[in-house]
Amino acid sequence: MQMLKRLFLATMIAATPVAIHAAAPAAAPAAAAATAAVTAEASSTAATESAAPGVATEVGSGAYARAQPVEGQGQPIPGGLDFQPQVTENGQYALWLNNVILLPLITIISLFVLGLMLWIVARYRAAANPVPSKTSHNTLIEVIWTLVPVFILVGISVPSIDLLAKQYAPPPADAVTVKVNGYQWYWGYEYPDHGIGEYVSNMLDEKAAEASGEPYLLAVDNRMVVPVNKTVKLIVRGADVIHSFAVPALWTKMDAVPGRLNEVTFRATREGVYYGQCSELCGVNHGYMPIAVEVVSEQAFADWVASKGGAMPGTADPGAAEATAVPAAATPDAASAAAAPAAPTATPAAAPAAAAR
Ligand SMILES: [Cu+2]
Repeated sequence: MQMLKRLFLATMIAATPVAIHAAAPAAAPAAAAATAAVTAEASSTAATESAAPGVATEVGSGAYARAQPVEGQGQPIPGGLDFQPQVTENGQYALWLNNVILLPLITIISLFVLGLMLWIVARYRAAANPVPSKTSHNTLIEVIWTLVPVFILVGISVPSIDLLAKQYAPPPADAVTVKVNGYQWYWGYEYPDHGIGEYVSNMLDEKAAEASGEPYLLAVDNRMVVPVNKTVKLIVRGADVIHSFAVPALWTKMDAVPGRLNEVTFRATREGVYYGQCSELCGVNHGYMPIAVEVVSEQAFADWVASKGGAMPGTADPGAAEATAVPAAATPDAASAAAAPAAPTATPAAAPAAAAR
């Protein structure tokens, strides 16, 4: 009995959903509106201005166009209970582990223990069993209730440790590296291998989100853009306090800790827009620093990189890369300058960060 109870607890802990997200609190403090206020219009203008037409000769033939999210994909649904549909192999594996192994096991064990208890309550109550047995040991049963849970746990550990290993597998050499900086209260993204300096990602206010057809409290002005079917390596750090970078549909969650570089990888197999939220209480606007990851085709990614003044690694010759480094460095400054009047709290933090580079 004790053993079964312990096993039940262990499986419950193992099955605790890692990535279910409730929507952020609906009541928006007035400050939130002020902080997260770069409008869609402003950001799209900034993006267009930062696109250097000269840079986009080889890789960026077309212009980057912002993708629209699909309902029920990469975002929570009203009344939703389950995990979001997973678009990475690891996410699908984890979902399978949860739905096919853990949930049935938990259900069977819970029902079995409940049945045992009901049977004991009914069969061995004082009225039905006036003279209780004085049996204190039964070797066979004790061996069974020790070994069966051991086998169950060992059985679970096989796919579980396999999943853990897959999640922490070293990224391949051609992985796209994105440096993720968590700030109070917005995110900064940086593509060191593509010559894209840090740009800031702020939440859209309600009007701007509605205008761009995106969910309020999840939509942002400048998304993280990554290519489909390619491993993305995130280097995550906190600039001020501990934040956590979490995107449920990508099965990705990593703490952003000041003074520490955490690494996590994902490989999205479907294009689309995937939303997430900061998942570590980080201050008054914790609920207003959402994450939007846009997964695009290889070509669209090259176009986006060009629009940001960067270059695909290996495509440009070293001289050209050096030449593009200057406009690339100018881009985040222009972006933060544009953001400055609308987001006063963003400026002090962003400026030293830009200077430090
Ligand atoms: Cu945060």
